[in-house]
Amino acid sequence: MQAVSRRRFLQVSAGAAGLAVAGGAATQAVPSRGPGARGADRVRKVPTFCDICFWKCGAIAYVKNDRLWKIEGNPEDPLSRGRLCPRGTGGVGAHFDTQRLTAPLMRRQVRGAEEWVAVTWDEALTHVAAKMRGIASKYGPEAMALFSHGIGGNFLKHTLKAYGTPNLAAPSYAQCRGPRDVGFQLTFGEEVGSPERTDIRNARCLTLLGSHLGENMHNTQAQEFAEAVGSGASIIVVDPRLSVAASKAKYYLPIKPGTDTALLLAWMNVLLAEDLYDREYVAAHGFGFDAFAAELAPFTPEWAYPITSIPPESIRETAREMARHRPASLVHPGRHVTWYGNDAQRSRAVALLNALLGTWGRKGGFYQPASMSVPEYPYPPYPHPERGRADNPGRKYPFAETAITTGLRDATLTGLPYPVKGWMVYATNLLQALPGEAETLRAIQQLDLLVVLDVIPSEIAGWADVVLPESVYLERYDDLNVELFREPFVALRQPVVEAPADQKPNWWIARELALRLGLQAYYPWSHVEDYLDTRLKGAGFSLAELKTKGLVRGKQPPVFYEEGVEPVFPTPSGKIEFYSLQLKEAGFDPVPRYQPTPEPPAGAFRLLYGRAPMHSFSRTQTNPLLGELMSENEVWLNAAMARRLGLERGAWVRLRNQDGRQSNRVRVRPTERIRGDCVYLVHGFGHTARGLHPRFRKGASDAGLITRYVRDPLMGGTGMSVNFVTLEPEG
Ligand SMILES: Nc1nc2c(c(=O)[nH]1)N[C@H]1C(S)=C(S)[C@@H](COP(=O)(O)OP(=O)(O)OC[C@H]3O[C@@H](n4cnc5c(=O)[nH]c(N)nc54)[C@H](O)[C@@H]3O)O[C@H]1N2
Ligand SMILES: Nc1nc2c(c(=O)[nH]1)N[C@H]1C(S)=C(S)[C@@H](COP(=O)(O)OP(=O)(O)OC[C@H]3O[C@@H](n4cnc5c(=O)[nH]c(N)nc54)[C@H](O)[C@@H]3O)O[C@H]1N2
Ligand code: SF4
Ligand SMILES: [Mo]
Repeated sequence: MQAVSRRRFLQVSAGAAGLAVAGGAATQAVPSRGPGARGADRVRKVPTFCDICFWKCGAIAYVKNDRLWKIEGNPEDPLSRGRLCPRGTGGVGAHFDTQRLTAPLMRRQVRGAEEWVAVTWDEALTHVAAKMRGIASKYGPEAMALFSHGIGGNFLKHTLKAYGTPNLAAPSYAQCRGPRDVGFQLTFGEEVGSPERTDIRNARCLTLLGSHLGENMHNTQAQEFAEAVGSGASIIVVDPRLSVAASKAKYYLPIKPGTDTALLLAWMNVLLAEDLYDREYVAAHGFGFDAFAAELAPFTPEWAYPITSIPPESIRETAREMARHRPASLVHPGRHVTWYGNDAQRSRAVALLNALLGTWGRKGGFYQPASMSVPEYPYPPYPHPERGRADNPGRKYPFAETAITTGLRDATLTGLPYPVKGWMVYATNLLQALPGEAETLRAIQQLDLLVVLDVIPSEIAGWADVVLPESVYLERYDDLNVELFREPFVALRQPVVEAPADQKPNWWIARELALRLGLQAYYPWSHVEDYLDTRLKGAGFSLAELKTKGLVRGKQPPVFYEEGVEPVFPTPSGKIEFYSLQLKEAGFDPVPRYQPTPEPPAGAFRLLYGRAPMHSFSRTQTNPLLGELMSENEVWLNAAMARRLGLERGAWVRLRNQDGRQSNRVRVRPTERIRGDCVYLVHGFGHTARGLHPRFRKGASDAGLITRYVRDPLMGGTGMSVNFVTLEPEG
């Protein structure tokens, strides 16, 4: 942690004024059935959509005798198909979480110590608005940045665009799926999107690189994966760790971490050498195929073997298996792909392998998604910022079309290309989500204003000047879900129960802030219900209808070429770009090449990380239901290595990384299910925010150990699997 700091963590013990825990309030506002209650239970069903992660599954919440009871999937919803994942089911815990923030907090100097004081919403928002006006007049409105994650950020984005800043970023780009979307965009002219346009349920062969479906619980995908397995599809899993998905696989390839591009090139080499690719599809839609094929000639399975540790015969056999089932042979594009820094090119190799198999636009491959046409609210045009975004000066990362979180952090640190002096942070725990925690903390020291909107006292909230407590998703409206999917739909999130204390929804906060900034013109509506009804009426529906049904589905359009979808590739050539002139002109490899990543020194392990089915990132550990299911993480260590180190199951260790950074203590899980050159942690544990006392320091934080990262030269994503750790026995 930073030695000198003007922003220390939430001091819960000192001046407890600001941190009255919500438990008591919760019982008042949401009374349980009193001892005197008689007669039949009163049960109310409210359709809404989930927010424990960003998949937005349609759900039905049940309220029994005015108390939130349970949540189930909405059978009408195409995403959940009536079933939620374990996290979604545990979502009721978000409402009952005893560690919730209950009132706006402001940092005050009291006798030299820094303390939090609970204030009214009016005080908090008036203060934020005054600070924002100050920043705008001194540095220009571009000096405010918004970091947000999820649909709840929409109204704040609106307010900040109206205020005049272009600097709006989310970790779901440069720390998650950005490289994939750039790799696919460069190849097919379109992104994979979220929800991914993968037709997993119809795949006859499914290849997963990482993509640990079953631990990664994105509901639709996990369900379709189970269906594909159930119907006998061939599953090929490439992972240094025998994941849950790998345990269902016909072929499991325990690859050396960081070498997937070599495997992808070798697979493509086999498809070309053995003439197994989809010639017709390539001839009809491909651009630059001959140059591409020539580039691939040297990359034989024998070439890839010493790099990947996958024997040539396994590479050939799996390539043939993929080809046998094409075009219903999906090579999953992945989602969290910010691994080694050359990730957009690896994702492009995934895209090209799919192109050879003819899966784009085909059943069992990638469908062409659709969405309901719901007009935006007719707002006045936003002011045009004088300066462009600060995150990517000189377009150093030429293919980044979306703002780079870590680029905004750089601008804050350096004042270049211009100073960034205010951060508004909505539903993203930047200290767990961005690599290089020390850089984030240093950047925070440069700020005139840090406002955090959260539901619990998260790590990032601990550094804020103003903390604004939001109501949880079960207590509020949000914007409409009109995401692109296999079939079009529009879904509503609506309040199921009241917030237990003085928490407010994001739309209210965004609007009240705008009013205090003199931006009334951008809020012609006074309640979000007016906003929602206006948008829905524009599409021929109404809020009343959505409140009852939760969602409306549109007619199923054709989604595959074989159903009549016109193949369109919005690339410069109008075709699938096997050879990319765009990349060549920008000085990059027009056909992906393998670039080695440094290996762990002797005695050290590469730190890998991923998901557990019952947790979302660092956001569910205080949820009483989900926290019970898994209260801390373990470090996965190869069993032979554990023996060598004399570590038994359950032994406590601390991980120390190459820069001397040490983790909290964490238990060892010796297992045959991981290679000897890496260890594995579930992300999201090892909280250091004192406000989260029962979860404080439980387990180890992968984020804390990610002090090193490699930027993707195409788009600025941060490859984070480049840290090495040693294990130090504790006690
Ligand atoms: N339960 C749950 N589900 C979630 C989330 C959650 O928080 N909780 N978050 C959602 C989000 S936003 C995302 S982005 C996704 C993330 O989930 P994925 O996109 O599936 O993430 P990955 O990083 O691909 O998956 C981690 C796996 O990759 C393996 N791996 C590590 N390094 C390598 C390598 O070099 N090569 C190969 N082939 N494999 C490697 C690890 O061993 C691990 O099994 O999950 C989503 N689903
Ligand atoms: N080390 C490491 N870094 C990672 C990853 C990793 O696995 N390891 N994963 C990467 C990926 S794939 C992604 S997508 C990002 C995700 O990164 P984030 O989106 O930042 O995810 P969390 O860290 O869970 O932060 C969510 C924050 O939102 C708060 N929150 C929850 N519900 C609400 C709400 O209703 N309203 C408000 N206002 N706040 C709420 C939570 O309390 C928490 O503080 O992280 C990336 N960074
Ligand atoms: S995948 Fe699970 S947590 Fe995410 S929205 Fe769906 S039910 Fe909720
Ligand atoms: Mo993600």
